[in-house]
Amino acid sequence: MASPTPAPCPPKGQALLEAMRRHLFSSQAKSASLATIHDHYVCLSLAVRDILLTSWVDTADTYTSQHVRTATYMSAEFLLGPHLENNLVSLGLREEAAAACEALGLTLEEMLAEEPEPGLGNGGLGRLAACFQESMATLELPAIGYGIRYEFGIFRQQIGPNGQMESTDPWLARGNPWEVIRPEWSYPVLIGGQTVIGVAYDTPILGYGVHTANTLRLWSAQAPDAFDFASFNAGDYTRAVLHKVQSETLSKVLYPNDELEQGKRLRLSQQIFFVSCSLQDMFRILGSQGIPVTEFHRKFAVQLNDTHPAIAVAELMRLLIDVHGVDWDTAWSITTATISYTNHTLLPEALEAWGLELFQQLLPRQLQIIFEINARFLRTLRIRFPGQPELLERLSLIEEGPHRKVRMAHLAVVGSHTVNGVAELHSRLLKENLFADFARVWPDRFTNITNGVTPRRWLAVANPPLAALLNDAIGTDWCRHLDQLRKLEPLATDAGFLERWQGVREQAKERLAATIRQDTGVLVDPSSLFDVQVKRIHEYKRQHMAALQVVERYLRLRAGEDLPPRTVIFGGKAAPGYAMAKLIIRLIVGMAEIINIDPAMDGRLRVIFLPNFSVKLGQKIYPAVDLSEQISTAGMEASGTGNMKMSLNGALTIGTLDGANIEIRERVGDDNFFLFGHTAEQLAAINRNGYHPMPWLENDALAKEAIDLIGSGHFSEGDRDLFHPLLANLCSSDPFRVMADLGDYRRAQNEVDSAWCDAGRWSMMSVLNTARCGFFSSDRSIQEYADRIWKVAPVPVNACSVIPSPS
Ligand code: B1N
Repeated sequence: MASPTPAPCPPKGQALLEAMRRHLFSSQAKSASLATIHDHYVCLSLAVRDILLTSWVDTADTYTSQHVRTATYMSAEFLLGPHLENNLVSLGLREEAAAACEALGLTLEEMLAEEPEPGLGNGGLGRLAACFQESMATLELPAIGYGIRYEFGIFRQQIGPNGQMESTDPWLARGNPWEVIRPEWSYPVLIGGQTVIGVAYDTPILGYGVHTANTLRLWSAQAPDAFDFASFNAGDYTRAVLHKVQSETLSKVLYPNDELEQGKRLRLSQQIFFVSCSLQDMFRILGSQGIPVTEFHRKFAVQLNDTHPAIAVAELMRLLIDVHGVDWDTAWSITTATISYTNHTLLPEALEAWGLELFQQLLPRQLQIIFEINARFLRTLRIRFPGQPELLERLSLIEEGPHRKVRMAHLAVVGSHTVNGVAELHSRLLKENLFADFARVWPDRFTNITNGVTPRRWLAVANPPLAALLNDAIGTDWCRHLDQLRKLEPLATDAGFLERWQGVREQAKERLAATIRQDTGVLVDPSSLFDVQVKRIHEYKRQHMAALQVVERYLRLRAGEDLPPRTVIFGGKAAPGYAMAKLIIRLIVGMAEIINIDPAMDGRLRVIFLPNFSVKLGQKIYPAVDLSEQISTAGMEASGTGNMKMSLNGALTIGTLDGANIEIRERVGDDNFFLFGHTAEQLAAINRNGYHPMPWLENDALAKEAIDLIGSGHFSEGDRDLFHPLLANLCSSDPFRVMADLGDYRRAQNEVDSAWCDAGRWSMMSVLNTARCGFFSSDRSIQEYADRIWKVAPVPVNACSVIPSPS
């Protein structure tokens, strides 16, 4: 039979365009004459959602009918970033969307700019959770992400002459086309004698180039319908409504602290709230598939993203014993076979320990269970390590003293089958320091899984010109198999390729220069070296050391030295209560104000503080970085992931032997990395002898001059007191060893300057950074979690949806 003549191909983007028009009418209830840009954004998102729904529905269907083993990732933070462009790239529809927008007289860029970012995280930990969700979907692993649907995400940062100002982030104010409420999946949680209801909101997480769309399930707090009947009946209507308001504050706001636990009652309530809802949801799934509760650990692998969900150990025990009638020993085997825990920090101020009183008030039954776990744990220890009460005291789940506390990290270690750190050095230090006693008790429990980042968002979405060049040069496989970037290596010496590489980098820098102009009003030269440090502001990350280096540069340039032009770019939020971090921002802002108007700095030095660093802004910054500043005090940055995003996009790193920097350097080669500073071991030795910054400072005339200039009020309109707390701290205790590393940092920066002057060599090093960074894909991290910790296998999803796709 002759094949029918194919129908004429509709113009590109036609189906999306029609869907957008349909949604303008049926979802936004408007005609074109009244439609705002935001309406069009919503329509495009809904049109894309219609398409991805088939994957989502088919995936849920497949997982349900095949009774698959499932990984669940519990995290108090998911720093997702905008969905629209990521989903377009996953579906291979970016060009269609651009065409559809154009047909409506719009641009895709305008649409993307309209999307408010779900900022449901602080920094690296939350962003890691988001990269992991995407990789699990791409690897076709059955997985659910569980967290909190904060009504207000991380605060918005504005920068004024006095530094950081915060305002709220009402990201849901205009609705959210990417979520679906599931009121049928709601669970009660008893906190402090009051019941709060958690309602599920689901967001699809698309895999790239597969038919899988996993679910991120976030819980929103609601008062029970039958709220406070007692007061209601007594006629105290207002009090009843007040209770309702109180329960709903539970999911109101994300705590804006990164690596600082303040021990707030609301925070502990948030933790039990989302953990209990998630576990109850897992029991519901188990029941719906007719699986007995004693098989919980065969159905689910539960990963705790830091200790924030560590209460899961006690809550799973409670649900098994109190609700499902399982005996203690069976419940304990199930719990420890189910749970595993990732540690993300060694900083003592980040280690959660809840006062017993607060715990008793809010979670009396869970506390009782924790005491029982502890009693049994200490009993086994007493037998294994007789006559060592200090060891038992150090290992106990309860910190003794006048204010007894529950140590959440200990609860997580005892209740898990596997504990991992997030980079090799970090995992080693965990075993040697924080968990040294536990490593003696259970040496095999501890392991490393080095972090990674998703190449879809951080390369394909963030850097389309680079993605296109890669596709052209080495094919398109890199996006799913990032190791393929290795194929670039021979091109690192190919003059034609290097020229195209340079072109791609210039485009990214021009794009960032435009953003800088828009957000700060400052004009920067895209041909200058872009020297970038973007991350949370924290003393251990040493933004103040980078700032000192800039002041030194300013002094050298003023003294007539000839240095290649640089644009030094900072960005990042400070926790609102962290005075020293805010003062560091104030210093950078003050420096920028003076330096950027000094005619002697024209064409030589610019200093920028980009306000409101976010995923969205990161997508513009990372592709444009020449020099990636990764300068934390060795031993303090657990991993870092910004370091990976920059290197992957062709930046060279100046960095210490800390976190994943070590592994990046190992892979890109020491010729292609600017190393400086003391190692963690050297610093430990220095500390043993008693560290003081003064001897370092006294031998360093340039550093002294820089500190004096800051102290003179040069960057604070004559105010000599403003930066005193910062400078006094640096010169007296210097807890983060800035002075010990400053000289070597300067030496490495000088090497950067000379390397930059050889443009050809710099480009080659840049290519080699990208070529050798494939290891840092979150696909590789997740493959390791799946194989070594979760024992979860891929389950391919076929298109079988009964719902016809709109095209
Ligand atoms: O987790 C990231 C790492 O790459 C970073 O090095 C590490 O600093 C970061 C309490 C934290 N560790 N701990 C936190 C965040 C919020 C909070 O309330 C602790 N964040 C990290 C991913 O592994």
